[in-house]
Amino acid sequence: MNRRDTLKFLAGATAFAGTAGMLGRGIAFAQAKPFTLPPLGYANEALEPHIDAKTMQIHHDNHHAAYVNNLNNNVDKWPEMATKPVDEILSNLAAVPEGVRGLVRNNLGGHWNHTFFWELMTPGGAKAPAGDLKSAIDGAFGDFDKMKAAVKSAGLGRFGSGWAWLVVGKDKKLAVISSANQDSPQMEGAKGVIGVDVWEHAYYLKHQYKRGDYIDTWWNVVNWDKAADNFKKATA
Ligand code: MN3
Repeated sequence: MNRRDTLKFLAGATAFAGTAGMLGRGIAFAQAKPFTLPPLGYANEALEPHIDAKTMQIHHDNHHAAYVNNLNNNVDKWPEMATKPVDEILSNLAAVPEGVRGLVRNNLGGHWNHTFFWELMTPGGAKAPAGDLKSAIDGAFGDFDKMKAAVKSAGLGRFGSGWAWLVVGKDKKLAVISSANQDSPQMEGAKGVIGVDVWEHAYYLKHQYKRGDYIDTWWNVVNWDKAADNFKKATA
């Protein structure tokens, strides 16, 4: 997520902090909903036939919404979850109070991951990386196909629910990792360039148990402009 996106992400939180100041914390926290579900930015059916409309609808309107609702319903337990920068929270979970750490990890992680994921997909985008990102992928993996194979392997190797990521690691090099549940790259000290949701809810209606088929077809909907932007920010 670039800085502008992060600001958008936090716009609700800023408004919320102002309200809290005016009305008094207790009242404001009982009523405010600082976290908002971002729109997809394209129609549910826009990624057909690769990702079906029903999956997109349920994934966004129900699964992602649940993480947002869980945050809003629990923000009074630790109001900083709505006011501190998301990347700062996710990259240092040890600083989150123990009583809400699991909640923040799962739901703020889920909110960040899905926001990143919707933006990383687009109908009719380029079919392959270009420019600096292409050069970096070729340098790190050999070529685009080998990088795709590494992501597929990470996604298939993730037992249960989680994500496969192309990240810029602490060493500033590209790497493929996977994370469990809703863990984000920031929790590993890395920055996400590409991330594919490999929870069953992301593919089961169309692909059933064939997670590998879903990952193969997912490459058709990647927004390479967004991936290039993520890479640029991650290496800045
Ligand atoms: Mn998901």
